[in-house]
Amino acid sequence: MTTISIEADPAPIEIDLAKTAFVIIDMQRDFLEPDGFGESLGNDVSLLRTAIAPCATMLNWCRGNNALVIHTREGHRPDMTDAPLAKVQRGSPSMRIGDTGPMGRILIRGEAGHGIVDELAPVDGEPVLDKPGKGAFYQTDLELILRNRGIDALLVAGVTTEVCVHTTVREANDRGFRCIVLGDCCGSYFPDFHTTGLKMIAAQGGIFGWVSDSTRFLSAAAGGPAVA
Ligand code: TIU
Repeated sequence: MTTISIEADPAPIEIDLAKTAFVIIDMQRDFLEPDGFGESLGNDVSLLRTAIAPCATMLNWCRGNNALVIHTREGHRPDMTDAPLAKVQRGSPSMRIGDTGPMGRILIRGEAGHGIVDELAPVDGEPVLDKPGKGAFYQTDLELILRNRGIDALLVAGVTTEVCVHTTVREANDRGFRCIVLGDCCGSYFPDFHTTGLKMIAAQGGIFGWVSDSTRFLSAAAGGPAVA
């Protein structure tokens, strides 16, 4: 057991590294690169790219320290039988889910746009979960994987802060997992939503989690056990 204490808001949190997973939410081309789902919704996708380097640093640490890494991807079956009409028809995007764009069909599994950005590409042994919704627990086996590994704390990263990261953290919190959201490893098309989204998690005594960042995590991990 290696228990470390991470500086976080609203208070430091102790985690056992053997019972902690790094969960990276939806770092897909469709959200982070031009011509994908994010841009079709009218967003400036460059705003999300600041999360890539800190996520890569965290990935390196996890791979070097045998920490469980889980990647998620939002998207749908090619026949779109798992895509609710209410989601497909939402808003007035320039391209809808399933339409063909320069990176293939928007938010469809197997297409280039659905893939994780090269900088954070999964390696063998890292589960990749395909999720049809915003939350990573909805209609996936994420909870089973975490319980089988005895995980009780999640380091959470990815995009977007106020949509899929928030939904996943709320789902995890309700299932009894302690979530530490690494703010610099997350991103939003709306900088104020990112800031406020992080504040919402840590408010009220950490109503559904803790907020920290990769620097504070790595310095805690480098400092060795907080509890012998
Ligand atoms: N649009 C937006 O902010 N997010 C999503 O649609 N999905 C995720 O956050 N992954």
